[in-house]
Amino acid sequence: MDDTTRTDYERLAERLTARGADVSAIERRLADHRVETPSWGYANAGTRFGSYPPEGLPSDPFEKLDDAAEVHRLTGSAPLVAIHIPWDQLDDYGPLKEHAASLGLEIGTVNPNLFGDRRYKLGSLVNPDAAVRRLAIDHCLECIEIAQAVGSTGISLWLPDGTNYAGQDAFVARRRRLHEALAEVYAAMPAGMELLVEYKLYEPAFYATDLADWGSSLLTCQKLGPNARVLVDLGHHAQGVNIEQIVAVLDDEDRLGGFHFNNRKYGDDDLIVGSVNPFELFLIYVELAAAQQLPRLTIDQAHIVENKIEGMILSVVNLQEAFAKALLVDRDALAERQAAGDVLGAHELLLDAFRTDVRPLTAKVREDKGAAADPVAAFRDGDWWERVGSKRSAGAITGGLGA
Ligand code: PSV
Ligand code: MN
Ligand code: MN
Repeated sequence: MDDTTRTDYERLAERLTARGADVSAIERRLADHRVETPSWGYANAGTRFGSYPPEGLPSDPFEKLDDAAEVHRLTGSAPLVAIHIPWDQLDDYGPLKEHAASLGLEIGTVNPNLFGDRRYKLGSLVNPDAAVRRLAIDHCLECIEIAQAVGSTGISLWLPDGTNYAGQDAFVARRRRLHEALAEVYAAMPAGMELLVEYKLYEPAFYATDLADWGSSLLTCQKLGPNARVLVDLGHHAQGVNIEQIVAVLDDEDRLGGFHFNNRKYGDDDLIVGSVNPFELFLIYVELAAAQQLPRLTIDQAHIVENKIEGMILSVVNLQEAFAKALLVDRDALAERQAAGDVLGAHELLLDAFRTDVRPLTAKVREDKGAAADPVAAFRDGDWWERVGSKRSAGAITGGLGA
């Protein structure tokens, strides 16, 4: 940390202490913040308009972990990596688990892929054809086995099923097929494993999506059992939806499984989290910070033009800062103002935390963990390209949305 940052840190710590905040407790909570980065975020990704693969991309799941390790080394806060099957398919997962451990990483969630196979044209777990449903169920069962092999305790399921035209299929029949299929998947999970159920308003289908919103996912989870929880992807809502309220309600029901963090301006844009709407991200963390335990915090982004490792580092830094700001909220004062009906006073307390420059605080916490005070700058000044990137075969690409 340079001298200016150190002085800024001391001033901030002094101000917070004078206000009655426990700065060491805040730092401890920040130090415990663990983010999961996506293996697919390191590989080639594109839009339907094309992809622009840079040199030095990873060409297999082991190399994707190497990149994730660089993000963790510099941020000190990204020890988990989500994998996507079959993009990260292997014959034997033992070596992947060992490779992760050798890098100080763990495999986070295992994500089945129910959208890559041509046979899923009319859906996967909800397909009218029982043989296709079987295929999709078997893929999820295979992912449970993979999760056990890599030491993962979470299956993260996004259901891409839906219809494009009114009359194409019957809503209730589809719902029953879904519950029947997921009941089999849920029953196959060993104790201690969790099923995360993601929802998405639209896409790839445009008339009706089978799990379109948090309510549909919650009802599904309630039918399945206590180890099924909802996963909130920030890009999967209509414009203007109050996501922090969804977070609060799901947490109150003990059904908040986790996040797919990204940012959106229009649709499922998958941009760097905190880049478009940092106030929304802060408000989400205000709810999370009040919860007993943080859920799984996974990034789900596709960096198309920016350097993928830098994009991931900045995303983790943005999450750390949002959490730090949320931890600064004076909860007692907030409750008092809320009870007194002081609408603007309560709002101002949130604004005060949001407007605080917490960068010296997060830099200090990172440095205490042996990570970088300024992780993006450290990556740029570092030797990753010489050590890793330049040794990879140019343009070698597997996995990712554009593959
Ligand atoms: C779908 O838009 C999604 O958000 C799901 O989580 C997928 O698994 C992920 O993107 C990667 O395609
Ligand atoms: Mn997602
Ligand atoms: Mn998405």
